Amino acid sequence: MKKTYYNTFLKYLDDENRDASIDYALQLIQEQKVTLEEMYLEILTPSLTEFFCSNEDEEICIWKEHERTSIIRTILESLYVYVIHRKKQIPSKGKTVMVLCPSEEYHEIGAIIVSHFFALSGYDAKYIGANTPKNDIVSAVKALKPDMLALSVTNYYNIVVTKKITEEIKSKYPDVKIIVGGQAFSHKDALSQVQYDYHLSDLTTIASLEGGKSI
Ligand code: B12
Repeated sequence: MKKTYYNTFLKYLDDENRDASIDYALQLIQEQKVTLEEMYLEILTPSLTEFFCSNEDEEICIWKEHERTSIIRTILESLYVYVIHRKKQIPSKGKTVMVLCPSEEYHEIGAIIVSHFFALSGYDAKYIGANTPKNDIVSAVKALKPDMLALSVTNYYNIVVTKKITEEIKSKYPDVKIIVGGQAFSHKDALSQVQYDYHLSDLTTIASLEGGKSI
């Protein structure tokens, strides 16, 4: 059944029908046909990761990628209202997590989804943004004093800067737990280069971090 919803959604996206895509996704949530988690993981994520552009003109493909990402971003922002409703029904963990992408990392949809999962698990989740320079990350940790720092990395070449960020955070703020995730970590040499406490590939395990209950 969920596959049917996904296929319908994909058809609207393939047609670059912004209004119908957004309307359909929100309707699925409003009518409780899919949960927020299913929307993030079974509909929105594959609609981007499985994106294939058959057009030979590379410029057109990039333009299509931007258009699609923009639609997904609008849906994510709109879904936050439902995140707020869910947050009211669960106890707060009393912990703050900062979610961001390192400098030069512009792929941010995964990071936004991760911040929603943290919020749904009772964390005070602060999404800082894509392409965040190391010094700004260190200043933000100093100012916001988060319990956790979640780093989203897609491009493997951004592991170099991620290594520097994690080393500096761990040396200055050893109590801040570092969580890493994203497609860059599917590279076999990625994890061994960074300092981290948790590497998660399944977002539904966020709730059970540090002894919590699963969602
Ligand atoms: C959309 C997109 C873009 C957009 C991003 C816009 C934006 N605002 O985010 C734009 C057009 C900017 C872009 C640019 C580029 N892109 Co691009 N892009 C994509 C695309 C199609 C989708 C990415 C996406 O959003 N996926 C959906 C999200 C939800 O998935 P996700 O990030 O994997 O996140 C999930 C998990 O990984 C996990 N997760 C993610 N982060 C974290 C963090 C934590 C803590 C945890 C626990 C979990 C977690 O949670 C999510 C669960 O749903 C991918 C194709 C693909 N296979 O993904 C290519 C892709 C990632 N891009 C690629 C490339 C090469 C580029 C460019 C270099 C292209 C160029 N020549 O300019 C630039 C680089 C820009 C930069 N410096 O970052 C390659 C990367 C190859 C590689 N292995 O390094 C891919 C794989 C395309 C390909 N097949 O070649 N891109």
